[in-house]
Amino acid sequence: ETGYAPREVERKWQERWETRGTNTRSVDDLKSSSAPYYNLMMFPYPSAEGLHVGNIYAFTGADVHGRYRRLTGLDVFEPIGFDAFGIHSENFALKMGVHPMDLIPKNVENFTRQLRRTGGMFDWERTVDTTDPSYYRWTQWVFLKLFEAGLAEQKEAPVNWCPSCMTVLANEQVVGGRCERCDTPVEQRRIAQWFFKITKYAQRLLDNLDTLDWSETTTKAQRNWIGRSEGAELAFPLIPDGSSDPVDPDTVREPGDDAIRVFTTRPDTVFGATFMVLAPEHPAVDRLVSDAQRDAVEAYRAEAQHTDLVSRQKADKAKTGVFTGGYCRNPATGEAIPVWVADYVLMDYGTGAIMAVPGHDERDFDFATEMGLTIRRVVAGPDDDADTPLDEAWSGGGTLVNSGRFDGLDKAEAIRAVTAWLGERSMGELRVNYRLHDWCISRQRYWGPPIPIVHCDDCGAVPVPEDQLPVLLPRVEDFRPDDSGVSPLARVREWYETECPTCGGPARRETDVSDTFLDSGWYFLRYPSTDFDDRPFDPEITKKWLPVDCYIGGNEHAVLHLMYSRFLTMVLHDLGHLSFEEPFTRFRAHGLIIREGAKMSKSKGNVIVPDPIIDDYGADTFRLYLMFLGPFDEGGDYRDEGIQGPFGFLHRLWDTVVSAEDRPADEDVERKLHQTIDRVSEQLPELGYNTSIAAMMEYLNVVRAGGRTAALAEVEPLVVMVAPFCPHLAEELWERLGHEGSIFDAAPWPEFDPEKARETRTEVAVQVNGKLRGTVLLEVDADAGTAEAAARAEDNVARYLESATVRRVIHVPNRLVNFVVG
Ligand code: ANZ
Ligand code: ZN
Repeated sequence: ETGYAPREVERKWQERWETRGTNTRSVDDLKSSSAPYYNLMMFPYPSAEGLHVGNIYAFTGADVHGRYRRLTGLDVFEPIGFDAFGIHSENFALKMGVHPMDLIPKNVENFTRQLRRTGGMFDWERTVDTTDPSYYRWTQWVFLKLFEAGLAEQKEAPVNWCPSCMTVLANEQVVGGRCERCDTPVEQRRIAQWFFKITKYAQRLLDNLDTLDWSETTTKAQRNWIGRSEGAELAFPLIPDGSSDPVDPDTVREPGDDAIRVFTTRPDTVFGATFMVLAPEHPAVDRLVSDAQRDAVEAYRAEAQHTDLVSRQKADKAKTGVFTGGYCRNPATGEAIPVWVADYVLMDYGTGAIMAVPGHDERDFDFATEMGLTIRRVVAGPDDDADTPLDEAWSGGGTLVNSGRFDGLDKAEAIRAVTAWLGERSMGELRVNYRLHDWCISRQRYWGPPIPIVHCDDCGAVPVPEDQLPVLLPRVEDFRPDDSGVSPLARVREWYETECPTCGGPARRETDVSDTFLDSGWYFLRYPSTDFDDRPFDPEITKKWLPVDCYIGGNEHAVLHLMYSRFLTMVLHDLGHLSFEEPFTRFRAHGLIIREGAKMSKSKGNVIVPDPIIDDYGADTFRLYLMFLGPFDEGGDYRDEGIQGPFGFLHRLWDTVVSAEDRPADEDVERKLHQTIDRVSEQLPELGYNTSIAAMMEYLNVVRAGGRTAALAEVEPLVVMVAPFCPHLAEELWERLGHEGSIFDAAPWPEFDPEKARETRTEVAVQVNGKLRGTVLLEVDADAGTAEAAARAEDNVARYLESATVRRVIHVPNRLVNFVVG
């Protein structure tokens, strides 16, 4: 017999899978499948020449899952594709100085080669490349559906602007006031942008989380991102003459538009609102500002433009601000309170204005201290009374003080009572607020699908008719962004000049392209339907295969990608295109591979390229090694030497199987086998890969103990259990065991027999006068006589009993023999 030769085995089986179509299926197969299982993994950005080990880690973990499900009899659809549009790919093209239309297909080709080499069970007949017009035509269709439904709108908005990348950044791309990608300080700009109204779906996106089988960390991140806050909206009337005399609060009436509305989670503290703060961008600033303060306010507003939106929210940021010179009336106390402008109040949360309660809000306390403003206690904690001084904000609970008729109420009662009281005069109402913002989908860049809108002077923003899709992205040699803040497409007159689809008059194409997250927000719907060019997703096939049964991916996409996919699915459901509203029934986040104490990434320069490792050891060993690094949901530490263990294991497995004899299994080995089947069958579906591998390694040691030759019945189930990890090797051994067809179609998952797994012997403790003196291995349920005899024969015990008189023997079956001596 020849030894294990991974290179030949892997070449052979990759060819076979391809020629036999092991992992692909026809449209009819898709439609008639009786046990469909959609196994999805996050598709890669081909924004590098090749995949690194971190990518392979994620795909392998997902592939192991798919292969396992297939072995349990399911019809597993496991597609892969390329998220090839977007800033990652465009920046890579800029760096390489090659046009993305030339560069990205090369990357895709290399990624494909690498993915094939790693032995993933991909359906190569159904891949998706988001830059392919036959795909993005439907991305544009999705945009049109949202537009028609009134869920897409163009509006001016303040955005984070990276002057170096020359693009808008999402808040989470701003780290410490700097661009996550290039570290340049971020500025604010106002530009017209396309938004999807995801905020309309905030509550549903929140509620549905309870129905999903997702990693806990991921649902938690989604909840925080949606950020539901319960509170109230209160009105503070403007005081036009600037008079600062207090009035009887019961005479303060709903002032129509002449009030500043605030969102507060603590309406119970309104008696402590001693001043107000507006965001620098708040439109009421112009009406409030006094002549004396105008210059100072304008200067402050200009400066706020240069502070990014993220650092503005930091609680520990030094407080800055300026008095407007204007006053509003506190609707609870009747007092005139000064109105300030400060950048710690954000325009795009709540109403962009706050009532400041320095006694009970930390940021307001810091601000009041800095500016010398009144701080008043209106909540007394358990050890306080109305006059206990405040040397920091008291944000804990307690009872109301200095709050007129509401004194003595607790927080929850007061929130209701105060809001109801103000509500009688239309000065307040309960309100729920969400941190979630509308999704800005326009990008002033080149490498994306053009937004399918035409601007006409007479007709406004007109959608491109569906039968004119796709709006092709033209090849533009100079695709670099510039400081103008508009897309490079706006430099291509022959492209953007067009006719209005409605009136036929001269019109201009929208020159922004859409966000990559729109491409990836619906790709899972496309995979099973790539055979169809006349529809984005076939209803019958979609009904059969979706929602996705299991989705595996990185936690870096826990919020945006998953939220946007959920939102688009909900919208398409509401518009009658889908029968389900949640796309991913089960989601599991995988861990990361750490190398030398840092996440493996290109920027850290610690990336491991898979190809040479596969050359030397084969894909199966590499896969096994990766899955053995640690719990798949936690990741692990990559060490070059570590691969020797799995490599040796596969050699031993090979030798053991090819030399196995056709005879029944030994009883002891069979017991261990069933214990192993039990462990692996329990842990594999929960992605407990490293522990499953450990169990199989342990079992192989038992099979080979003392150099014995294995029986076929001892090793065949092991080959099946190894198959998800090492598919090529398993196929080859399965064939050598005399079977036909792919192991993934032919082999049943080994059946666990608890009878066979049961231990027949058990370890029993032996004590002398209650002290442990030894242990003996006995048949399960051995009788007292047998147990006592074995215990007496144990060497150490025998020594203790030699010169002693045994008065009594206590026997606890399967546990203990205790000699009481005198
Ligand atoms: C008065 C008050 C008193 C507040 C108190 C808190 C504690 P969450 O929980 O995150 O929703 N706020 C409202 N709009 C804001 C904006 N645009 N920029 C900055 N801060 C804003 O936070 C709601 C609280 O954050 C609101 O409740 C408001 O301060 C502040 F003892 O109002 B509170
Ligand atoms: Zn028109």
